[in-house]
Amino acid sequence: MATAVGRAVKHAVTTIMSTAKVADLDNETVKLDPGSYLTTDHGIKIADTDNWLRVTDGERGPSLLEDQISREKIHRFDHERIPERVVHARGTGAHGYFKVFDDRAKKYTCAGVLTDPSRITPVFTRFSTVQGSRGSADTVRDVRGFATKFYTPEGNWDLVANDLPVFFIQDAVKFPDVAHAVKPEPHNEVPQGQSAHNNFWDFSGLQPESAHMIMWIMSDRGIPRSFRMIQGFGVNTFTLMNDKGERSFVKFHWTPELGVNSLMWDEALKIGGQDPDFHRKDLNEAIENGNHPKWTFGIQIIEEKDEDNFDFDILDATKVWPEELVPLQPIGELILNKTVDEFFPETEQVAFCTSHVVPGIGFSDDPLLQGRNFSYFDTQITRLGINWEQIPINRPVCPVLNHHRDGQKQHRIHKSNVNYWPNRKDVAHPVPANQGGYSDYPQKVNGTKQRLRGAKFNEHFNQAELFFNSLAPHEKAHLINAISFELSHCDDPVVTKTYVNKILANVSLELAHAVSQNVGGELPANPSGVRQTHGQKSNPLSQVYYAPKKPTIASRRVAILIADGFHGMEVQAMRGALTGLGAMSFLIGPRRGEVQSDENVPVKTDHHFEGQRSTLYDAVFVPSGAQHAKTLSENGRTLHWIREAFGHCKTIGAIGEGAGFVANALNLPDIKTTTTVGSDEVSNSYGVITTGKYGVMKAASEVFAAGQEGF
Ligand code: HDD
Repeated sequence: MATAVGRAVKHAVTTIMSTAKVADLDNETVKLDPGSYLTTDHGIKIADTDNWLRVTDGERGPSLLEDQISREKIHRFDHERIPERVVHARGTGAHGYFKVFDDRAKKYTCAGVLTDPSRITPVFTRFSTVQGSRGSADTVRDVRGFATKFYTPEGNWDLVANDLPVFFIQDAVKFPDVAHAVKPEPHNEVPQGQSAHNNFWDFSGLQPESAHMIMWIMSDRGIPRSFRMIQGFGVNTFTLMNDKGERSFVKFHWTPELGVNSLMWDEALKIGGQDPDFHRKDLNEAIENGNHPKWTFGIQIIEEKDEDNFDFDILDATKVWPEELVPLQPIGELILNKTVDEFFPETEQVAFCTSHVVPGIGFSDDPLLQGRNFSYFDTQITRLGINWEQIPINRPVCPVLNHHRDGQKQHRIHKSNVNYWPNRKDVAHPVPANQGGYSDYPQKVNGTKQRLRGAKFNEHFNQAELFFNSLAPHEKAHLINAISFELSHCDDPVVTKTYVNKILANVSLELAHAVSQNVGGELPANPSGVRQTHGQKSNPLSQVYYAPKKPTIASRRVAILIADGFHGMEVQAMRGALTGLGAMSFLIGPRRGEVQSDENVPVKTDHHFEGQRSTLYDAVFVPSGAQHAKTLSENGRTLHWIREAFGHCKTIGAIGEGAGFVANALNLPDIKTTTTVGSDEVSNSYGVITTGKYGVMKAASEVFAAGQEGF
């Protein structure tokens, strides 16, 4: 009988027939069906879970320590928490599957998961933030973790990625420092879920290698709209080996089908308070509504003979491999199609290791990866104990045979009286590489023991400048405002001075000047003395990291504002059009309950104006109806709804008197409302539909469809 996890893994596999062998995760099933009875953990049926056993005269008296049933209940509660992840504590996971399009990657790797198109590989993916604790808000400005466990017949492969393509540091030994610097400060445990504080910017100003990463995280990429709309990057340089033993360097990429979409900073701040679980709910809502998020999996390959052909070191995790130099090759796709059955056993206990690769995938001397390969397994022992890979969510779907024994919570019973190799019984013997055993690439190494990095590791600003120059004007403005927001929270003046002087001035004098206007931090005395910007022009081809915005309305959330007297047929038609486009619509009214249409047909609203705000929706639609529009115009909350949605660049659809209400709320004189039936004028310069009655339901949904650029 499989546990929920087993069912999830099997669900992902049986989603489409698969040749991948999925062993049964034989484990007790916890069936809490209605009417099921209650027991203790040692199986005794419980008669009363509401009263502690005590000696009483019928009124009162002392509770008895002997009450093993009540004691167990308290014991279990007292010991429910395990250490949260030291970073990436806040996360949300889902099950799914991975498949390759064909065997095109065969020339680089012998890994079946990357070359066998007949396979459907079950996966578990966990998205996360980095800085905040397990209970912190989703929409903070932060990196998003994007970790995927592939349950392959050759063992588990963990691709522990982020949504940004580079990292703060080059050498893993600096990780405790950067983590300490960004986490809440030691003297007051402040701030939660934010990098806007002295320590982070002090460290970053003194650690120039972080410049490129800071550009990314302070751009709109730092505040994603949804986990479903982020890219994923392995960041580090791994290696692939083909069946001829030839090795190449590789970077891994996830590109979202929905394109990359961000929140506005004002939105992110508000949603953090209005709905701290916004991304978590968004992922679960989409999957449960059949909008299964999909990513294309791509690889960038550098052959060994070309590894020195670049002005940066290809093992430097603070650098990208621009696509115009190293093309991105799509080879497969990931679909997430099942939410977890229970959060703790699956999402909280899932554990990843960058060192967990399958034959055909290997490591490079990337100093960050080398240290990661030590850290992950080490940290799992603290969180979950040495036998953490026996927890169902972490268990491989292939046989595990070795001489590891004992340790806390050992589940495996080895029916063998030998627990060593070599042994006289030839049990659990090593497997030669040509029979599937993991083969280590015979890399030649020479040199002397010393603590240093190569010369190319010392350049820190070219790609940061390239990134800044590649931004659209509004994206540059957002970046300047973001850094200004952060530094304005640093109350030690040396922090701002150093960061503007030493870092921003070396990335871009335009950027340094703009930030110093906002928060001080004087520019270098002689700007000409600053590193001559290498004129890193904005390079469209290095946009591989700006996933093409493939706008779509599918899975988007559309609010429909209504009050008594709204035009019922319009709302019905609009909801049908939106559903047909894969979007979700929600009725928001003056009360959560019945609202009467113009034909006195009552509809039940999903929320009331106070309960949910425009920030939780991608677009707003306001139908016609004189009385309904009057009510909305007289309500400060609904007037603010429209202004806030407009300020967040959202598509606003409106018809008839509804358009009048919108025009009045936005005080935009040039919105004309025509009333002639059939004649419609769609001025979607603001994404607002001003139009006559009836004849434009189609136009309305078309504008929504077209208005998707507005998202
Ligand atoms: Fe890390 C967790 C991603 C650098 C050490 N890391 C963690 C998670 C993600 C990443 C997505 C959460 C996994 C989960 O959902 O359970 N980390 C990255 C990326 C990095 C990176 C993309 C840069 C390329 N990490 C990094 C370094 C070190 C670590 C340099 C240490 C030397 N990371 C850890 C860790 C964590 C972790 C402390 C904490 C929780 C865990 O491992 O399971 O071992």
